[in-house]
Amino acid sequence: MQTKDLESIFRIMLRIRRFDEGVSDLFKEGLVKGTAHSYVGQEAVAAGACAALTRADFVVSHHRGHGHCIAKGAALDRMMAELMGRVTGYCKGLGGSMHIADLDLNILGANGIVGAGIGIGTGAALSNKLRGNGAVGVAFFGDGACNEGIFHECLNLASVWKLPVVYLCENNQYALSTAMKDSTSIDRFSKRAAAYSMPGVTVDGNDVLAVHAVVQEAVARARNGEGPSLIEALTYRWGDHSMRANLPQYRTEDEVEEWRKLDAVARFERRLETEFGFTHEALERVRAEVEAELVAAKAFAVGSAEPTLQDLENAVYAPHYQPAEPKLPPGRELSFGEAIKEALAQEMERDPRVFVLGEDVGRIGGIFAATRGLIEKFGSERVRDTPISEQAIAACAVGTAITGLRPVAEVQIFDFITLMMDMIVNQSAKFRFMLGGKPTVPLVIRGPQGGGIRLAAQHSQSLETWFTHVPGLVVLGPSSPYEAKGLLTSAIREDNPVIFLEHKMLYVGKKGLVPEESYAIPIGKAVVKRAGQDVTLVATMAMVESALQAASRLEAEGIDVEVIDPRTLRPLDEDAIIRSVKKTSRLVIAHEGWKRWGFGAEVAAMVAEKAIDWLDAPILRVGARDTPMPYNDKLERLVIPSADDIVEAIKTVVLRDRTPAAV
Ligand SMILES: Cc1ncc(C[n+]2csc(CCOP(=O)(O)OP(=O)(O)O)c2C)c(N)n1
Ligand SMILES: [Mg+2]
Repeated sequence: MQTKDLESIFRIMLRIRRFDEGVSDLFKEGLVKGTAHSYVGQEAVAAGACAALTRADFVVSHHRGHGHCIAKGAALDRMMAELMGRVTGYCKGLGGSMHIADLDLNILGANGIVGAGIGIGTGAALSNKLRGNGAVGVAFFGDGACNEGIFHECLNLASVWKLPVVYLCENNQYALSTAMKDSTSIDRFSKRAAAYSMPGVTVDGNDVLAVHAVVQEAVARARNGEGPSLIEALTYRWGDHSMRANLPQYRTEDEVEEWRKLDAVARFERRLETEFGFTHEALERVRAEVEAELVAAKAFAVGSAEPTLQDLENAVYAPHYQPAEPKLPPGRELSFGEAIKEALAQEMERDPRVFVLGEDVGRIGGIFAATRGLIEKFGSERVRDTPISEQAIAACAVGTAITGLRPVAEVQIFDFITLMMDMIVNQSAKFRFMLGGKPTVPLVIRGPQGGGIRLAAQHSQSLETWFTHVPGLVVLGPSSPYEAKGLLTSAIREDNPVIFLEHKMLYVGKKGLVPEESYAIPIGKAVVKRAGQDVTLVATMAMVESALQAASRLEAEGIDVEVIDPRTLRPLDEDAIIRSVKKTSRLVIAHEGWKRWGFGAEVAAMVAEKAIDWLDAPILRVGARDTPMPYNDKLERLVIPSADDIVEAIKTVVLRDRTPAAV
């Protein structure tokens, strides 16, 4: 290694040490708030590892992430500003210590969720592989993260796909207060590599050149297409778990003292003088320069403005994909599944960044056949069969989306989304926001949901409100083959994460006319499926068909129903609903999800807030009974709302004014 590289590593270690010592002081002063996790003691891991990377390579980090950022080239002033919650910070003060990142430097983010970075790093490595850009990356995580499911899912997947990633466990012996020996069935995490057919090595994490050497070897292997490696760096954090923590002692003073004697910075400094010919003065000069940098960083942060409410609101969503809906020849009859496949095929044709992944999506084209035939057309790199690893699938979607691809991940049956929740809710929905509103997260998670085909309680749920509740997500629910194709096209082109719900009854339901050419239905625009004067009926997905049946039956009884299909559940086209309610003065909402705490409750509240003076009757909701879905077919039909239930609700709100008593 050349003198300048050695000096640079020393400078980085000092920067990390002094930065976090400074942050601890600022925390005590109240200038850094919330929490922050000091990297002091572990400097050699970040400095040694990042010295083996180029700027194009990524790092993904964890809650104890300041060291990784600094080692990958982040500027101390913008980091300090972020920690003080200032608008000049890397994330405009919206992320803070646990989310600090800079995509321009390929720092993909610290993370508040233990283990999540392993997933995002796996996805970023897949992105490098698919883009063929020769870049690799390091996913840093703690010993605690090795006992999360995502560790196992991702190491397996990365090994099967030979992804260019180095998994670097910083084993500082404790996960918060829990010692490794009390939480882990083996004595070395590196032994787990054997289970995933990759090299595993344990290294002295307080010896920066030793760390550098093993990471360099793993990076070379990854760049060569030979796949991932697992490195365990044995180290120790000097301070408590976090700057906030005020915990009873769980480590002995002797143990802390023993590790302090192994101080990585002092050890390297000694070697620079004794082995590599550095003079004391040269090292003092570096020290003085780092001190000056720190003083300037603090002054920059203190002098910076705080973010505004507008910064906050602008950071949640990238602009939605909202082209005008084209008027096209009606096309031919396609099933719902065929319409989905056509949208996927046309978008994959049009945009090489689009790819599909999920369980059984390749060889058999998914169990609902929505991707059947795509692998023959686009190959197994772009149509990827995955292991049954929902966390890893969702993580690959997030990791590829934030690094320039447009993944479409299939969840085989929507109930399995429970296993993807962290990646969807904590990662995809918040990534842009936590990074100050700059990045886009163009991913689609799609799959069949809902009941009606006797799949019982764990394969039949309608879970849309879990996602409509979350700022940062877009939720789409097509009601016909036409909507399926046009909405999926928009979903793929949308720059925000999209939850795309495909009701199972639509898969087995009637075909519909679908234009042949590619078209997109704007995100956030409802459609009036049937115009009417007497009552507004808002219905979603499979309930739209039931709503139209109810409307035609009621027509015979002299009741004129306006049926609105929101199509996008979030962001909701509130104007279209309010416009209709102001015309009809009555509102019924029908959906298959549970009535209690459901989508209808939100629509009802919104209308009550914005248009209560126009209402002539109470708002009624028609939704599933408050039970899980039964297997018994007669009972299942009683749980799912029917056209009869809708007819009854509408009569209740319309006829109350037409009865003699009301006159
Ligand atoms: C999924 C999840 N579980 C628990 C926590 C709370 N938590 C934050 S850090 C931490 C300990 C993590 O230990 P380790 O991975 O070894 O990292 P270290 O703090 O030692 O650097 C815990 C329990 C969390 N943030 N995320
Ligand atoms: Mg730990």
